[in-house]
Amino acid sequence: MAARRALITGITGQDGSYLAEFLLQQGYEVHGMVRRSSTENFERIEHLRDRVQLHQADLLDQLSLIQLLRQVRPHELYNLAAQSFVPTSWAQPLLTGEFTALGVTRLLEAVRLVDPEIRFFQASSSEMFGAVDEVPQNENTPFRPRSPYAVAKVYGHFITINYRESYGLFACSGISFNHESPRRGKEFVTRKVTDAVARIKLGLADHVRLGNLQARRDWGYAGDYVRAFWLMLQQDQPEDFVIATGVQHSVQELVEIAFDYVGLDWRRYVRVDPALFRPAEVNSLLGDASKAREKLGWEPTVSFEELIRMMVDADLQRYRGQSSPAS
Ligand code: NAP
Ligand code: G4F
Repeated sequence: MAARRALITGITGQDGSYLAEFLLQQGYEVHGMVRRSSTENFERIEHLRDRVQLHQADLLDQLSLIQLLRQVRPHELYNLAAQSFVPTSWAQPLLTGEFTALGVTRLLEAVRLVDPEIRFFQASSSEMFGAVDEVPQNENTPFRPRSPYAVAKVYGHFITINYRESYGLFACSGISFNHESPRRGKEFVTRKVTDAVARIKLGLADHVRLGNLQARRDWGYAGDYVRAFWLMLQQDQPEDFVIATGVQHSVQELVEIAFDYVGLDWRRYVRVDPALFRPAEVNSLLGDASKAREKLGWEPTVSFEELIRMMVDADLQRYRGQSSPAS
């Protein structure tokens, strides 16, 4: 039987790299959409380069998306591409809206035009819950977004549901809580901390500047989350799911665990910088993934402590020049 074909937008990102690995293990023919750049930015998928097929297109360019679907004719389409860093969304609100909100409609229009049988996954975010009304948050919790990024994600979430209801597309929205890994971008707080811990431990730095240490998040491992994305597209009916661990920690607890692991007292190295506080903060997020557990049979496999240690270890190895291609 011919292999199923999957197309991933955002394949060069953290989640895209793990999803590509996972789908290859499942026997898929994997295609990735990449945007044109003056230098290649394929570090996270370097170890997969001979097993995935890459195509240039852009979420800003409708025709490029239509041509891409005509060329690849995927059975499953995972939309992971976005401007995903919350602070940048205040600096570049219009671009964030173009990528993260309207980009979803452009892809859905391409699906409708080229092949309405394509199964579609939208990477929605727990940031949509924002100034939360209830704890923990599930699929029915109202959205009170607090950043241009979160507002754009709310649009992407509802347009996905709207195309499902209007045109009968198999379109699903996965509302993921924060998920991290050694491949996380260095501006996000977990990786910023683990990278700093490694540099401080090796004598390459003497402090790290952080923002709000009291913010609380539900942090999981990215490798677990991409499995949930895939499971959502294997169901009989398209539905939306919260993906979360159900365990919450503060940024300060993250810092304590990371510094403790290498035998350092965090108070000597962390400086709180008011410039890193956000214009509107999301103080606390905690997910209830009961629906995913019951209907998808999905469970996270990596605890918060294991995740942070894994990231510190990978950063130490990187600075010692010992990193493996897939770390
Ligand atoms: P990431 O590491 O920032 O990756 C984003 C990807 O989007 C990159 O491959 C980037 O390509 C691509 N991209 C951005 N703008 C594009 C454009 N105009 N055209 C084509 N590609 C574009 O993000 P991630 O952590 O893997 O997250 C994946 C998705 O899940 C995102 O939509 C994010 O908003 C969402 N999400 C993430 C989390 C989380 O905790 N990680 C939680 C909830 C939701 P370049 O490499 O060229 O920049
Ligand atoms: O790591 P963060 O930048 O992630 P944030 O804003 O929660 O967003 C991430 O998760 C979302 C899912 O909920 C995704 F949709 C989104 O794409 C992204 O992947 O910040 C986490 C918390 C915030 O409360 C922030 O104020 O950490 C706090 N923080 C404290 N000091 C910091 C810092 N965040 C960053 N990035 N850098 C700091 O120095």
